[in-house]
Amino acid sequence: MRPHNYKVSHFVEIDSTNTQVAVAARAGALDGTVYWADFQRAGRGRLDRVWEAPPGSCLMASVLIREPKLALDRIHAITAVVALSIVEALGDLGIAGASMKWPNDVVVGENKLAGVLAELVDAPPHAAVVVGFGINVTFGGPPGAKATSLEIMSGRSIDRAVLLDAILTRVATNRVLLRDEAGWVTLRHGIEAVLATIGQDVTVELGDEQVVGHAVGLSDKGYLLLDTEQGRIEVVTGDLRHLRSTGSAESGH
Ligand code: BT5
Repeated sequence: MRPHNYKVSHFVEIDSTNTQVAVAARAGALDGTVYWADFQRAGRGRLDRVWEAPPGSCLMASVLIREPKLALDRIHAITAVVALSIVEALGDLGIAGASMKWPNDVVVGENKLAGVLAELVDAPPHAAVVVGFGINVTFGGPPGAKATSLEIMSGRSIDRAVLLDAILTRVATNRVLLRDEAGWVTLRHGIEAVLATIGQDVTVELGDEQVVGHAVGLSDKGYLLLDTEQGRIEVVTGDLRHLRSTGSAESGH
């Protein structure tokens, strides 16, 4: 059962659930406001990329998170909280095999099942985070993308509303872990346990720069630790590709 403090609205069509929850946040919407849509005219990924899916084929939702007391250097982890919650919710529904790809994907093997987009919004009285996710239910992804769907991976047809409830339930529990040190340690270990990136050779695009390294885990702050030729570094953000041991690229973003 979904925790009661969510206020969920469904749209047949919208420009972007992230955009509209941000508008609502600026107008004073409460923590736990959730919009989900059958179709987005202007679905967004990170860095001005597009998130696309035909009507009804993908669970596309955004949640407003108001955590005014959260340390600034922990806000970034809301992305991972939601990605972890998606993996766990799928497990709750009996769907195994999904894992996380740092920083914001849920994958099956090397194929993208879901993406998460968290955005900081100036939403008085405090800053708030709008965190959106798209999970392919029957859509196998746009042409050229290395992607998959729940139908392809599990052979099952999943009800999007049931999946949304399962994710919101997990988010409600996991976000609380961000608030204190003991919870944060538990959360980091939970993320590491489903993070397929760990143990892989990867390249990370940091603006114009490309860093190659071996992913060994998460830092105290929840950033990715890479062993590189220059030593161990902490990667705060960037596009990441998993590499085969042969060195050929296995997946894009
Ligand atoms: C993401 O960005 O993966 C974040 C996606 C967040 C989408 C949700 S839907 C609800 C909410 N409202 C929004 O407007 N957005 C959020 P990024 O890591 O930048 O990946 C984007 C890339 O994923 C694109 O450039 C495509 O290559 C690929 N892509 C687009 N649609 C896809 C799909 N349905 N399945 C798999 N890959 C897709």
